[in-house]
Amino acid sequence: MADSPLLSWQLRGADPVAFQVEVGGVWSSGRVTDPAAISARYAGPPLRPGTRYDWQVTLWDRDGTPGTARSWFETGLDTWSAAWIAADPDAVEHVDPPTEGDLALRDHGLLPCPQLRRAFHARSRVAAARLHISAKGLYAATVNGHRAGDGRLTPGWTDYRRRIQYQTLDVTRWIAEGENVLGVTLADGWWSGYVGFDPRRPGYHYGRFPELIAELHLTYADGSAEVVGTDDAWRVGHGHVRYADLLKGECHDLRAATPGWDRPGFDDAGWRPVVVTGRDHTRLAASPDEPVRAVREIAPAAVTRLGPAAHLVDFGQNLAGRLRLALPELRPGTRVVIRHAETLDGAGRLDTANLRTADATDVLVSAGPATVFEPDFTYHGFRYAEISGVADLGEVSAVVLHSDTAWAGTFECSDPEVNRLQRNIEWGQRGNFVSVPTDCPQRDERLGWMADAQVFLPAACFNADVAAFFAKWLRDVRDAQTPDGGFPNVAPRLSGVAEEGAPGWADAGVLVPWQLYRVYGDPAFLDVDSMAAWVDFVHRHNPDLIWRARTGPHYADWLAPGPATPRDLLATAFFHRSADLTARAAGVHGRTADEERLRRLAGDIRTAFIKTFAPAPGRLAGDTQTGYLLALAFGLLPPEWVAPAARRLAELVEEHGPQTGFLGVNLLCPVLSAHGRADLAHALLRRTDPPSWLHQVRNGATTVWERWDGKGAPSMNSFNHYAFGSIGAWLYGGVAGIGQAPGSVAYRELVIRPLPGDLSWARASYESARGRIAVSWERAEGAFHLAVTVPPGSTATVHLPDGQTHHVPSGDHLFRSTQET
Ligand code: RAM
Repeated sequence: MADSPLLSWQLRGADPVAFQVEVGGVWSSGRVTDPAAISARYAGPPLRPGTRYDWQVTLWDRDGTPGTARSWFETGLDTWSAAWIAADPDAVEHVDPPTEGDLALRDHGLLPCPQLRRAFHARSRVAAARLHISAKGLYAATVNGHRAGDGRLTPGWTDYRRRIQYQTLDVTRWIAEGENVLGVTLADGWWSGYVGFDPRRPGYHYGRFPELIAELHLTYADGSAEVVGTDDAWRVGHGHVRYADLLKGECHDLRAATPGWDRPGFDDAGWRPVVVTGRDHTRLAASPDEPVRAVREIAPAAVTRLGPAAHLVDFGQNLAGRLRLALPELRPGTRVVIRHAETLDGAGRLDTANLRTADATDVLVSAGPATVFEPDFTYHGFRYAEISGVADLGEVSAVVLHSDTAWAGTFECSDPEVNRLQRNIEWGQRGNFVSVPTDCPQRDERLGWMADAQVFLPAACFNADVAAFFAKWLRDVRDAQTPDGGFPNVAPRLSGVAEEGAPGWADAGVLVPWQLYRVYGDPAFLDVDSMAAWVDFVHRHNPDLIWRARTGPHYADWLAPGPATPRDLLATAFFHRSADLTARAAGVHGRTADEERLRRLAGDIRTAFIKTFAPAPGRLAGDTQTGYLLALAFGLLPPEWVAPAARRLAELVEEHGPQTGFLGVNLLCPVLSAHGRADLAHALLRRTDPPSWLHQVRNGATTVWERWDGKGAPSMNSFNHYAFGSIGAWLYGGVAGIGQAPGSVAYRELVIRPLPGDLSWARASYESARGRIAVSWERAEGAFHLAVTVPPGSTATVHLPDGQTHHVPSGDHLFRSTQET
């Protein structure tokens, strides 16, 4: 993405014909006639660092009536002066987290979390104070004891060897004239803690102990300025956070607390000086996405006493986050232990087998007085928690954490079980969008698996505004790309973990940008060089155009319950898809030569695909659902073979139910309904026998499972994996019928084609980049009634189930057909 800010707006009211953007007296776009515009990239003189800019957009409608909206943005730092600092790791004693069972992977102690403090003097009234801050590890910062910012697990996860995000926090209101204290607690996080299923290696994943960098920029009321940065004047001590780890959990020993350490007046004479670890600022980058926040709190659905000092809490919802516990006065030294799990065993106790080496155990050691405990640097995936060590539980809640993407969609229909499925999909999105799109939030994995992200993205885009979240992740993906063009399977890249990309996983480096471009309309998502480098990488190693070499760990159609789709067929279908989409991306950027070259390549791959895998018209090698789905969805077949292939797909689905794994599941209902079998797509949606979505719902699922039937070896049986939740895109796009024409981006040319199946009503709304889209339909008195809201600047082609077609402008429209189908 270009670094200059994209200034965007959503539309309400009349269709615009022209816009003008003005940025704080430094730039005006001039009046631009463009009825399609919903954004403008800043193109003025270089912006000053650390500066707030007010900006406004004026839009004119056909009658020349203007409307203006105002907003502002603030720029980050361009040059840093502060040093990286840390507690001297050799002077710190390691602590062992509580462990059970196999200790093989758990033989590294964890470090107590360092508390770093710096007292400083504000010589007069401060008009503005900005804290620019980052960590190798995680940080929680306070100013005079007040928490700075509402981000959690900051600065977020990136490949720290390439890029380290920093945040800019407005802390003006916490600064006093005179003495002030900046306090920062650091934790290992993704930097030096346990990450994924790879045991922490000698060098750990990125570093051995956490480090801090911060600059507090003070602007005094008299206009003068001062910077308080991290340097060797900081002091470090240790307090009650004995360790904190994303997978193992967090331990607070309140007997070791250092009250007042982050406020003026604390005597830090017994604390040590920090060590300066470096001055490299080259990897620091302003974070482009919403931070992880504590988004809501959930009360228990049930609390059961397990013994004199043990309780089982059921939150009624599988989620990602942690507990908040109000504890009564306890005997000093009492250990309160919280363990988490997604499910219970036959005896009604926590079943933690599927967490693998993630202990997911938080510990509080009481100092005596009543207190509120909430860990700060860990999160767990759980529905149930067992709390032991306290006889009388005070208030308990689950704090839900996720990247705070604005919610954008709603979907509801006449089948309550389908509505539960939609809610499960939403919860899967919440629990797995935590700084990066993860596969699952509970076990020792939580990695940015690329196929999972790619298949779920269309559903995610309907549920929430994920533009910034994925713009950030695409940087992770590009950071993970090898110099010769290879994408990995997980981003951020982790040394030693699934490094060489598999078909459908690595291809997310092309599929994700294309999908984001279509939904949000910003060509900057399309980094053609990066996309083309990937296509050329596969091509270079597979000159005969059948992708057999360099397929990484080739996960094939992961977790497909049915017969295996031939691996080369599946791989070659993705090779074609990546070439085809990269050609289109080149076209968007006007790179005609690349477009032509890649289009030719895509055509040649298609020819090779047909020759190799299509032995007879409408038949594919392996004769599997996923094979037909990929070929149909990616346009791999000659036109006259499409109908027979779609028929064969339908036969297989009718005969066996769904047999796809991760790489076909997102295509099942969309492809069936695109080829005249909406009835069958509905039958799949409503099916309750395993494998099916509603089988999960009937069995009490509150998130989507990793496996269709939820039955697998505990080592790989997550109950919060969103890949199969990709059906969510078809709820909005199929059942409610919100779509766009093939060449349209950002829903400029809507295609509304509801597919009622045998539901009696459905409604969906979606805050698109352009404005609000809504569809609501019902069957009543023998007729089909449809209400559609088309956002300003858009038009819609509306297809009624009886075959009527209407072209309508923006605004609210009602349609009725007497025939139901
Ligand atoms: C599993 C992950 C993920 C999948 C890979 C192939 O371990 O959970 O969902 O993409 O393997």
